[in-house]
Amino acid sequence: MLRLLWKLVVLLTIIPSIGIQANPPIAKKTSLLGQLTPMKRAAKLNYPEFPKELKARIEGKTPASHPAVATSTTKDWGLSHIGFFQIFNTFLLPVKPATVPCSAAVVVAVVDTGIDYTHAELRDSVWINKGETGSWSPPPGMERYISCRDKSCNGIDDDGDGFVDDVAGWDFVNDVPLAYDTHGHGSHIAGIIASTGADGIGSPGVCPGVSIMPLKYYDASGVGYNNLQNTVRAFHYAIQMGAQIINYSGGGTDPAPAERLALEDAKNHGILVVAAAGNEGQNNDIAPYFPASYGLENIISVASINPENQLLPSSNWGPGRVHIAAPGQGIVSTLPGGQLGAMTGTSQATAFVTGTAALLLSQLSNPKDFDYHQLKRWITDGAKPLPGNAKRQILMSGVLNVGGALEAERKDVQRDKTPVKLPAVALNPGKPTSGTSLSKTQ
Ligand SMILES: [Ca+2]
Ligand SMILES: [Ca+2]
Repeated sequence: MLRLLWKLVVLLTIIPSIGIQANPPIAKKTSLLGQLTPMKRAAKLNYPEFPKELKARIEGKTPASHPAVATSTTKDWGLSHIGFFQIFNTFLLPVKPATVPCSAAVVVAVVDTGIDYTHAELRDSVWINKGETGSWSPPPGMERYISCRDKSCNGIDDDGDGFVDDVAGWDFVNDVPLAYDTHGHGSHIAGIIASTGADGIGSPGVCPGVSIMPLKYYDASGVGYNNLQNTVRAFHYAIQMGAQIINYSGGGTDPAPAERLALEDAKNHGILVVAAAGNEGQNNDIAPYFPASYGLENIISVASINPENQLLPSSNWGPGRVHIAAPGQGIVSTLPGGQLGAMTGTSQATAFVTGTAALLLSQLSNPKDFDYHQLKRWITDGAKPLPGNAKRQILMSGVLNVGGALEAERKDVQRDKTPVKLPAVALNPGKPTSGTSLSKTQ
């Protein structure tokens, strides 16, 4: 009885107004998991119009043109660490020989801060919702007042999915179609997955040419509860619109039933969810981190390592709930405003796993015939040992290895195509950066 009274006193202290809850019952603080290293940040940007190249794709005038992947120059150590360059000439079955190894038919939802869809290294990988493309004419008599002549800008939900003009994703923070990234995190994640690195300054992503669905949930100035609600809405959108992989480089220490239900729904749709293990330096088996720790079969949880294969001190771990490790220290990737820069955290490690999953799907003649079961198994079976893991049991498997995952896939899948060899590429594995930005003009 005394305990009950004490609880009541505590409750009244927290909630001054009896009967009125100050906050919703589940106020999960979601946070991003990639820490910006010192660098020149992009100036505050207003949401720009789509670039003309993307606009032409939206209007159905041109297909995406993918420049060749610049594998000869890279400033990043992550790709070489996961064996990316060894896959050329050995495993890879390029969808478009000598250009990009990944298929635009494979859709990866990046639930994050949006992306810079104007960035030269990202814009060709932006997912296009075909239901909101194509020519459109204003009603008779309205032509002179309405300049829009395309479904993407007519203010009508042409495909009836509940979102008006969602031609290239959705900004759930502001509830607008343009999911532009004014933060930097989402563009960095998208670049690790799919940057073309085409101009030789930046690094290619693991899977250039895959379709990135930008879904913006995170508002740095917003409260955690809103970020959580936006996360859940973004998950439902990704499921509804046919994403096969979801990258979630964020999270929090409190579970949320709505989030779990959304991810169960993703599981029922065969979607692989790649989630950051968290940057608390904790054992997730004891102190879980969500959504990585929900324990759903379709979630693969990712820790971060440095070039010496050591887990970063900030990285969470746990043999029960953390599956694999990937590079996460000083990773160079794309930033808004045509820039490049380095970030550190399990966010970045997560994106390497997502890119690998997209690459695996791209190698299949019928990607839609495969789901998270196979993807997760190929990725974990293909992992390389993490030194010390056998003794200390810090992860379920080991370190991400693209070749290992492709080999595991090849053992499973009888291909109906003859592998095509890419031209030889000059390998120049990068070194970890000091975290300085690499600005470039475009
Ligand atoms: Ca729509
Ligand atoms: Ca429309």
